[in-house]
Amino acid sequence: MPANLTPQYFEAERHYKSATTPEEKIQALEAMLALMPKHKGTDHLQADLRHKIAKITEEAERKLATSRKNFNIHKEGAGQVALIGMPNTGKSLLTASLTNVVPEIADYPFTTKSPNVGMMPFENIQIQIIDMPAINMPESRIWANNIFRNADLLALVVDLTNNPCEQVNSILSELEKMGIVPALSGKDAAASSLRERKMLIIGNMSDIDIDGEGFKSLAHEFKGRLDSISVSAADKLNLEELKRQLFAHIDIIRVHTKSPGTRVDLNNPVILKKDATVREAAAAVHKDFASRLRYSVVWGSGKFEGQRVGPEHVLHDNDIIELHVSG
Ligand SMILES: Nc1nc2c(ncn2[C@@H]2O[C@H](COP(=O)(O)OP(=O)(O)O)[C@@H](O)[C@H]2O)c(=O)[nH]1
Ligand SMILES: [Mg+2]
Repeated sequence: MPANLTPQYFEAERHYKSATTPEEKIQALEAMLALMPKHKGTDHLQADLRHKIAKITEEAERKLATSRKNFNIHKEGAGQVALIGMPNTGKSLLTASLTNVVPEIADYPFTTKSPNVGMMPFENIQIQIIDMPAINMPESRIWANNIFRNADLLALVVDLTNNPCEQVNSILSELEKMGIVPALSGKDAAASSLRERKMLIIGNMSDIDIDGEGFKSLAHEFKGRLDSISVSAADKLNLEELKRQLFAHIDIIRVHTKSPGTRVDLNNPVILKKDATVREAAAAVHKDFASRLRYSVVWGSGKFEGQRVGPEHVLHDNDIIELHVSG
């Protein structure tokens, strides 16, 4: 049987031949694979392309392991959220809707080859969003190990109209292969090499989730294990609530510090981990402050406003503290 390859296929093949980086080569090979008619006559060719992709990926990973190249994304803002999922679940459109970046969005799979990074404004802070390549593609592995282990939150983005529970389970099993399990999964991470990460399920495409059936099944299936939220990146539905949820799941608090006799600047909070104390807030302002701290006055989490508190006082989100330090 003739292969009946299209002009688009040969165009992709030209790209492959002129490609210089492993990423470009893989991208071109994947395009060839996608553009190839799928029938008996092309079985051989398909297998050949898959083999090439696997080989280039392996080589790239080996090189990477011995190179100094850093596949982390430098953290900026108050926290880092990685969007993870199968192809075409709307990760890139969601990133565009939440942040200032304009990632490539398309209705064919694997458009995102390397992470896109954007900053999401939330009230008086910014949260960094990383739009990851689809988790089931080879390039993803190059980035995944570093980013998934370092991000403050992994957001599992699924298409509510396409077996969302199965998608979540596939993502979880890919993550577990990388040694990452949800915090509170019940798996004993301390006793193994597994790393626990906070996770949140984002059910996207609520605009076409008829009667909310997809979301109902998702919320029911993962109740008590993982929180889920239903949104539409396309119609911008529930995105403000999503921002609040992302913030809440990062486990940070914003604390406004001031020195005596000055006005507080509410636009420039210190970011601390949840349950941080006054001492930690003082240390975050200046490295000497924790030891020089005499007492503090707190508005927000005190028994009354303007209460004097000691260094072990536990702070809450949006507290204001006045630090009295010795000269
Ligand atoms: N109806 C609908 N389509 C969406 C939504 N989000 C994304 N899409 C479409 O789904 C396709 C894949 O989106 P993309 O963001 O590239 O997915 P990614 O592969 O996960 O990054 C595009 O055609 C989008 O326009 C949504 O909330 N509703
Ligand atoms: Mg994408």
